[in-house]
Amino acid sequence: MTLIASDNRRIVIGLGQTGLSCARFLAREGLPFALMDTREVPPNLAAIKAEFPQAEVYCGPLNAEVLCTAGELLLSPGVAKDQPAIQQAVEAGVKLSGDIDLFCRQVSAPVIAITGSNAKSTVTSLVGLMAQNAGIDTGIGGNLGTPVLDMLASGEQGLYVLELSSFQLETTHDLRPVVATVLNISPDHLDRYNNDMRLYYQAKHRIFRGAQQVVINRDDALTSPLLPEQVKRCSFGLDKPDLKDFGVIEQNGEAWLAKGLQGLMPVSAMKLKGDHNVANALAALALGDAADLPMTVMLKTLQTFAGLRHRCQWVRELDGVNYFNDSKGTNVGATVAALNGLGATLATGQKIILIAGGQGKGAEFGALSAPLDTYSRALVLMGEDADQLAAVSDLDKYFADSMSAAVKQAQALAEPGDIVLLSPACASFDMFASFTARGDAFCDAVQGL
Ligand code: UMA
Ligand code: ADP
Repeated sequence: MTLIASDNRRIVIGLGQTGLSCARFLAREGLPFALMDTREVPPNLAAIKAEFPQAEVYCGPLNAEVLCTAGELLLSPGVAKDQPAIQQAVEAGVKLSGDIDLFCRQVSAPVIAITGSNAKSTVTSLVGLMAQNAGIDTGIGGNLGTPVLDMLASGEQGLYVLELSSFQLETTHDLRPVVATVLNISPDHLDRYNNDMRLYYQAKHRIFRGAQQVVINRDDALTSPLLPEQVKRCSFGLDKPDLKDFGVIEQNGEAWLAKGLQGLMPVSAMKLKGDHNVANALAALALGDAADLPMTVMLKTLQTFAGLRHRCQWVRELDGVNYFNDSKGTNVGATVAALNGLGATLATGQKIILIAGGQGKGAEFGALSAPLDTYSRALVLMGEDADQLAAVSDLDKYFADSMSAAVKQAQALAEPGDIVLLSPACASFDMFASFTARGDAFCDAVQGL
């Protein structure tokens, strides 16, 4: 085979949701491209070949010689960019981008860009809903689920609210958002970052490149960017805010969400519960305010937004025990927040039975031991890294080889007033197709008790 290098040729790497959205976009634009996937037989291969008959398709280990024939590689987030074949192409002058760059080159509407280790989906959905409730034609997508380029299939909208993962940010150069935030930083995905938190942090902070305004979490110094003074900043945090920042003040003996000295709404009027969600609401208000969304509409949205499925979602009460599905708790920080948030609602003597485990992604689980000691009665563990989790706590531990066995075990351990919480602190892929499949399995098992 003779391979001819061309600046016009793009190679889409990865045939998952992102790769397909790139291919569909390039096909719509009439631009030439080839497709590649590191798996010998990626899912839906036959259907993909049928949809893009004009594209060459390469499967199996990445081939540097083929990659070097392209002007630009469009890399999917699930494929690590430090693979030798990709690095060889980059060194040969091939541009490395992703779907977010393609999207940004195409749209002129403002983009609100949101990343963080946790709370991305909640805050992205909240800000998106605030904008829609304000009557703005708003696209909400990214890591949340709808690939950004799919949002362009029916024309450009008035505003985009994007959830961006560190993997997506690694290949993003041209974002230039109207406002950007890193909501919080705690260890996650360290298996992809050579166990080096600095690399993970650097990937997250790429979100600030070219941002007109930034929103910072006062309670997490790692969220503050190194940017020139003239870039407009606003912060959120659970303490009393400075003028123009967002925080919590006491008014008539009650906690209120506030902007500077001005009380906006009592915390108790929010539908979302728990301190971590107060922080999320303040972040959403700060982002929306920076994008000129009307305050009254934003506050009304906070009074009705009940949260997303699989995030500390109440499932059922049975025999005085409440069951919560926090399957999206895929890292230690999220599970700590769930234990502290739900633990604070318990009366003396009531406890949490935690169901956890899965793929730990190279994480240290030590930060779980304090909230477990305070709030938990026992641990039910499952999945690849169950033994590592078991080592962090002196509580009674039980091992389960399926979700239904785990739920039955937790039911047997729970006393009236207790909470059974699925918050795995791990990815799901060793036992389930996704965190949603894991959460659904939990809900089904709970409903079946
Ligand atoms: N894969 C290969 N070889 C390939 C391509 C993919 O082995 O050549 C594997 C990956 O290792 C991964 C899976 O296939 O296990 C999917 O990878 P992908 O890059 O094709 O993923 P997409 O289907 O495009 O979905 C991605 C995001 N997935 C990842 O980043 C792994 C989705 O976020 C996102 O919703 C979607 O794009 C649309 O933007 C999911 C996720 O788990 C929810 N994100 C991580 C997280 O939130 O923690 C970052
Ligand atoms: P992400 O998209 O970043 O994964 P989600 O909104 O889906 O964020 O929430 C993921 C997990 O993080 C859930 O388990 C949720 O309970 C927890 N969580 C939500 N907000 C926070 C926060 N501010 N700090 C820590 N954990 C949080």
